[in-house]
Amino acid sequence: MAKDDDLKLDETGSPRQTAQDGYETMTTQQGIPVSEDQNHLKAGSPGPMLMDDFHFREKMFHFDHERIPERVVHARGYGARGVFEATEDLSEFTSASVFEKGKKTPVFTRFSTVAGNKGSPDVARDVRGFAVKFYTDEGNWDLVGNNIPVFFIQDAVKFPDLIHAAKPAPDRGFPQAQTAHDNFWDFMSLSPETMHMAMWIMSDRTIPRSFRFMEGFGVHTFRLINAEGKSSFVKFHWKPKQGMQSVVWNEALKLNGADPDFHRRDLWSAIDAGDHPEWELGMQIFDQDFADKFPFDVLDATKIIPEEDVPVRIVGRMTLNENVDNFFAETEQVAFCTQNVVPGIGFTDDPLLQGRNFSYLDTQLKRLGSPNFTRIPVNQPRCPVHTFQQDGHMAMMNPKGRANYEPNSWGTEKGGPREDHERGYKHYPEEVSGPKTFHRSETFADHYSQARQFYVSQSAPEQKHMADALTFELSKVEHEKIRTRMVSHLRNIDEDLAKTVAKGLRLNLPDPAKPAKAPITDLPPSDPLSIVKMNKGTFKGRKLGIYVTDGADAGLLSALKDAVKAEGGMVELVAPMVGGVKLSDGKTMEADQKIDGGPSVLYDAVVLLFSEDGAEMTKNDAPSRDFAADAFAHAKFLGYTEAAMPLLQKAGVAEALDDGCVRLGGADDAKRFVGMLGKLRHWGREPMVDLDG
Ligand code: HDE
Repeated sequence: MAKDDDLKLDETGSPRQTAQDGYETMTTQQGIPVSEDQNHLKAGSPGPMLMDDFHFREKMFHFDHERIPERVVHARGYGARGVFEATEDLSEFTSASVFEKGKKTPVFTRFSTVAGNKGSPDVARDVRGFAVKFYTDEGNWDLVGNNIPVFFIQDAVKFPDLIHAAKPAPDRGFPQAQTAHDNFWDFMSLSPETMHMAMWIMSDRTIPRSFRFMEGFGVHTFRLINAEGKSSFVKFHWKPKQGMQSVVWNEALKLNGADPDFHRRDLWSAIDAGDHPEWELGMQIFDQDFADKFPFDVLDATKIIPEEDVPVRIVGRMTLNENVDNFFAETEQVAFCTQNVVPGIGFTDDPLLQGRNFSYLDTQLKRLGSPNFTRIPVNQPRCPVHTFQQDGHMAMMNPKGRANYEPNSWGTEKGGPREDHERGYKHYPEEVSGPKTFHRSETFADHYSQARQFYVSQSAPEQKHMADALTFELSKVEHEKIRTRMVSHLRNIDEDLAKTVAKGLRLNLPDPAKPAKAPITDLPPSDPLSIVKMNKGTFKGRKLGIYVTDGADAGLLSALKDAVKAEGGMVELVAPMVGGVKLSDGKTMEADQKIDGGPSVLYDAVVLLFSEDGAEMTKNDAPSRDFAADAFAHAKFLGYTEAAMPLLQKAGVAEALDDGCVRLGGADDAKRFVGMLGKLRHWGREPMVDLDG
């Protein structure tokens, strides 16, 4: 019988779809067929419920226990499956099988925000997690990184303080998913080691356009170890083939209202549409000699190594090509552990990394409830696992036979596994000596030099965004002494930045904070630190939003669509009604969004494709005005038909139209307009539309 999803009610008004309509038979968890799922078993009608109803009790019991603790940090995330392909021969540096040239390794990648809870909005200003689990044939390797190459603190013992300060204050339980509050900036301003990270989090890196347009970094210096046991240092980088891109702050605020799932929807939709995002894996490989000469300690996670000093060598490519079948099963239950390294990859003495190696395993027990979390399919290695570890909650892979210890006398057939001196993981036999102390190395004492280097490496619009972000965040800080303390640090980073922020706060410029070590002020700018300078000039993977009304020019619409498609971009139609519009050729076209739910913040560039009637109809409509005004204010490229002028006038932008606004008369204009979109934003407009300009 064919499946029938039409409304079908019984005589009491309850829906009735049964296995007799062709559906599978519902069962309990015990496999017992269920005959009734609309009403529970009662004595009389309506009567008290009967305990006999095992289906009801089991269903409710299971529902009551659906939640597991969310991650203490990085609670909100989104994941996908993919594959990593090694493209270089790295045997000189590492014996890791994942880096054998041409080898393909399955991966699971989860992106996340740090501070917000599981239900917080995607485009909160925050660091993004970028965690990759490689299911290598020598065990799982987890590269648990961020989209920023440095971290706030230098020693893991400060992590709980940092996170407590960033998360909602314990007395009031807010603010959620933001750092614009007293506790956060109090901790930051009292911890000068955070200043480099402060520059990164106040940059556009913390408001990415999507996960697809972010870089990723391993942050710490790790080791590569080759077959002869020789060790090199390495820093890992993920470079998005799609290029980098961020949104502007006012856009982020509006996006979080318009679509709190903006980033997850973007990733899911791209993969679903077959537009598989790719990242190149890069390595900065260096030796002890370089480390000795470098002005900062390579084990200090608040420092980068500029790409000009050690170039990033591309060694492979990751493609995310499959969405999960079930969000909870994979994205929620995936358990990344920095301690998961494979032969050929090792740790260093970075005190942050060492602390992480304790925390990640520990946290999984709390979250997943059993030391057998490694048996959950998303966490399970794809290579053989032989161990005498046994039992515990949810044990699913128990050894057969008598041997659950070694040594034993049950022989190679029945005696279970043994250590392997050839293949087994070998820790790098680093020489160590010295007294046991709580001392932090003096080589970690420089807190401002690279903060300045990051700032001077930014383009003008990015520097402006940083000053605006600092002013915004500190404006939300209620205690003036915290604002002042923060500006006193900025004076050690860049005087102009400090002055702009002080002016924005109406604050007298304080004395500079006393540095533990005098900063180096002439580190050269490094272009790869800037998103705008690294723009790839393509609209590939981006979205044009076309606001279209009845009677709009059908030819122009198809010219725009063709041009965007040729660039590898996407088009969405926004209309007064989701049922669509009737175009100039009389054909009806469905819309993707009704204007009230399709604001311009959802798009990388927009077009107003209006007929005269359409303009008349929309010009007094607030969402339509916002569509045009916001696109303009967010420095987006804006295409419009002459008929759209009344709306542009009402939106207050008609007088200010600039080179980023293109009047679309015919197909040639459409092509020219789409040709401009690779620049992504018309930054020159920004100072005109922003009070802080
Ligand atoms: Fe994490 N971090 N972290 N972190 N971290 C966690 O582990 C921790 C740090 C990062 O998608 C937790 O499974 C300590 C740096 C990502 O599931 C926890 C310290 C970097 C994710 C934890 C740090 C990260 C986490 C919480 C300071 C970038 C999400 C849930 C020593 C290199 C992984 C969990 C996912 C998650 C501890 C600092 C990245 C509590 C103690 C630096 C991407 O174990």
